Amino acid sequence: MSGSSRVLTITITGAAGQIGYALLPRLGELLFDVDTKIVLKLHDLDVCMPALKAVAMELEDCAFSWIDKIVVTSNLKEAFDGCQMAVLIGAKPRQKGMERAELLKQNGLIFKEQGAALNQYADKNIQVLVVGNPCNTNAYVCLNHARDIPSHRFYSMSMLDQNRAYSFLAKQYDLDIAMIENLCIWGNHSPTMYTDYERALYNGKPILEYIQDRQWLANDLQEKVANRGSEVIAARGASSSASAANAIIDSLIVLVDSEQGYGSFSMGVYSNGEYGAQPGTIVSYPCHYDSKGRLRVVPNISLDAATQKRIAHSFAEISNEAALCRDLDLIINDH
Ligand code: NAX
Repeated sequence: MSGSSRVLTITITGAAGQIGYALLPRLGELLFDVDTKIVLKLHDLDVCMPALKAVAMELEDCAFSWIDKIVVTSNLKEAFDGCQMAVLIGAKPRQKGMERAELLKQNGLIFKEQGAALNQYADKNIQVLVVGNPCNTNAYVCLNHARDIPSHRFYSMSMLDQNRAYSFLAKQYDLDIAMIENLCIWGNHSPTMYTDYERALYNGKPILEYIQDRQWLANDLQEKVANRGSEVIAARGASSSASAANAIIDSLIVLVDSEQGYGSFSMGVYSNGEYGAQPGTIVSYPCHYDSKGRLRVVPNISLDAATQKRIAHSFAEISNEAALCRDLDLIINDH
C-alpha cells in the first residue's frame, strides 16, 4: 500500500454478476476518510473468472485512488481471509417452475458453505450483508454456520424496498424526497413485507398530517413496493441492478458510520424476538443507533391491530422458511 494508513478489506461474492458490475465502481463512497483504502476481494464461480478478471481490469482503468488492491478468486479461503466486510450477492436465481423449497435448498447450501468459510477465515469483527435471495433466510443459514462470529453482525438487505417506498411516496404526493424520514420496512424481503408509513415524517412532522389518503398508504403503497422488483424484471428482462447496488451502498454507509445522526432505517437484523418475530431469524425492522452507538431495533413502537397482523404474516413467512431450512438439514441447531 502506498503512503496511506488504513485499509478496509471488503469481499463481494457474485461479483461478476449484474449487481456486482453496478456496485464495484461505487464502493469508494463508503470512505469518509481519504487515508483509508479498500482491498477488494472479488469472488465468483470458476466459470466466471474470465468475466471477473475483465471487471477487475475495468476497475483498474478507473484509476480509483481508494483501491489498494484487487483480488479475483473462486476460492472462499482467499476471498474471506481477513475480510472485515462481506457483501454476499452470489446466489442461484429461481428458475422457471422451481419450487421455493428447491430454491431455499440450493441457496442454503451456498450460504452454509460461505458461513463456514467466513467463520474460519474472516476477521471476527466482520459485518456481513446478505443480498442474494431469499436474503433473510440465506443470512439465517449463513450465521448458523459461522458460530464464532456474533450473530448480530449478519444483516439482510431491505434498503432497496425502503428506497422504493420513499420514491413512490414522493412521486405520488409531489413531496421533496429529502424531507421524508423514518419510512421503514418490516418483515421479509418478499411480497409479504410491510411498509410502515404511520411513523414516517415529512419536514419533521408526521406524514399523516400531510397525506389524508390512508387507503393509498395502506394498500397501494404496499403493493407498489412489493411488486416493484417484478415490474423491473418484466420491463428489463433482468432484476434490478443499479438500484440494488445503490441500496447496498446506502446499507454499507449506515453500517460503517454509526455517527451520521440517522433517524430510522430498514435493515434485516438478527431478531431477539422483537415485536413477535421468531428469535434467531433475520428480520427487517425499523432500526436506529441507540445512545451508546449500537445498531438496534427501534423499541416501543406501538402498532395497531391491522399493522400487527400484516407484520405477523411476514414474520410467519420467515419462520416457515427457517423451519424448511431445518427440515432440509441446512441448520443443525439454532445459535
Ligand atoms: P446475476 O445472476 O447477474 O449474478 C449473480 C452472480 O452470482 C453470478 O455471477 C453467479 O455466477 C454468482 N454465483 C452463483 N452462485 C455462486 C456461488 N455459489 N458463489 C459465488 N458466486 C455465485 O444476479 P444479480 O442480478 O447480480 O443478483 C444477485 C442476487 O441478488 C440474486 O439472488 C437476486 O435475487 C438478489 N437481489 C436481491 C435484492 C435485495 O433487495 N435483497 C434486490 C436485487 C436482487 O434481486
